[in-house]
Amino acid sequence: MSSARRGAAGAAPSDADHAFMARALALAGRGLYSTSPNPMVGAVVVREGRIVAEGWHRHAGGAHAEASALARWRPRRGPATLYVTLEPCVHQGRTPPCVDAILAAPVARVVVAAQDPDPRVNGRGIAALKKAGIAVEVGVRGPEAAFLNRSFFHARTTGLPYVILKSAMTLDGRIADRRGGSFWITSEAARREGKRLREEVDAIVAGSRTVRVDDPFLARLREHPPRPPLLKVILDPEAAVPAGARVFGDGRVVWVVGRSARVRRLPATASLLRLSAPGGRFPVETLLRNLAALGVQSVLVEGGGETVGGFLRAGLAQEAALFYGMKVMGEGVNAVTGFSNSVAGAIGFRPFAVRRPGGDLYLRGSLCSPA
Ligand code: AOF
Ligand code: ZN
Repeated sequence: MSSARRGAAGAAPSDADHAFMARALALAGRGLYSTSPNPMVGAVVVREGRIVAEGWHRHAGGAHAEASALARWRPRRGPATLYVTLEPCVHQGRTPPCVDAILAAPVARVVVAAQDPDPRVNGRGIAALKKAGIAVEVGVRGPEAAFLNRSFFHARTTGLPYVILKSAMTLDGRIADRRGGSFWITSEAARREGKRLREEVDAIVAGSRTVRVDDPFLARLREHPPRPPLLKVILDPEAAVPAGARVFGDGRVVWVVGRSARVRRLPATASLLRLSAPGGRFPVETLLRNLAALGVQSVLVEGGGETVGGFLRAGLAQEAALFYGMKVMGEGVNAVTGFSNSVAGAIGFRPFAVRRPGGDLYLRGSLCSPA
């Protein structure tokens, strides 16, 4: 086996490698709504230029993608190439190490899109394969793989959840009129698209004022039932949200209140998190650390303007989902409040998706330094 393995070493990535990795990435993407807190991973086994088996990771704790692809393969003749979107693991976790499964199969070459930032793996999987004489290629479609798992990569490398800000506003950046009315700013289709974002994340964060004025349920669409339950996080320094608010109606709520706020009745769905709120605001990093400790790896911040402004001010948001209704309102409530920047110092935005749900404009992109 090892001489056959060595024979395949040294081949540079080809167009075919890129094409097979594209297929592995498409398989990985099927786990978008179900793998958290684990990564989305896809794998294909290729022999003589043809795919002979495929696998993808379905849910945390379930079979890993590469193990699942290899288990489906009935090898008649070797050797094969394995394409996997994330470095194979070497640790005994909830499932056995994938490196062992690879070494037990007639696999001569492994093509990996991205190294695994998980401290239990982090290069050790690649090293173990090389040591066993397998040809290993790393980085084929690497940026795409890192983008697909951006919340996993961010959480594993920073220890903080990945933060997406969401706002629905008029073309002039108003989320409500002066009386607080906001319902008709964007279309039904855009609102549905906004709710769909909740299925991608572990937790939603909303500020006290938004919860009191809009009285939202903050529920998922339930289009993807296998996903771990959503945590609803309410930032409420004064504990001013009434216990009868709809947000407490179901699911799990983390009610974040000030250290000395008076809570009269704790709803059955809620657990209390007491944090200091100097100047009436919770420090964003402290909040995120507390959420990370609850296993939260990704967060959708649904406003309002003060809450969104707080995350931007702290520099702790990575992505934004912006919905624009095709109207101009003039004076009203701003989508972002609580800080101001010079044009040169303004936060940059790099869109990676532009759509028109129900005739509105939907931009989704990464927050970055100004161009
Ligand atoms: C996955 N699916 O396809 C691959 C993973 O929770 P465990 O014990 O299954 O281990 C999860 C870790 O395994 C994960 O953080 C990542 O580092 C590695 N690879 N995980 O869930 C997969 N290939
Ligand atoms: Zn594994």
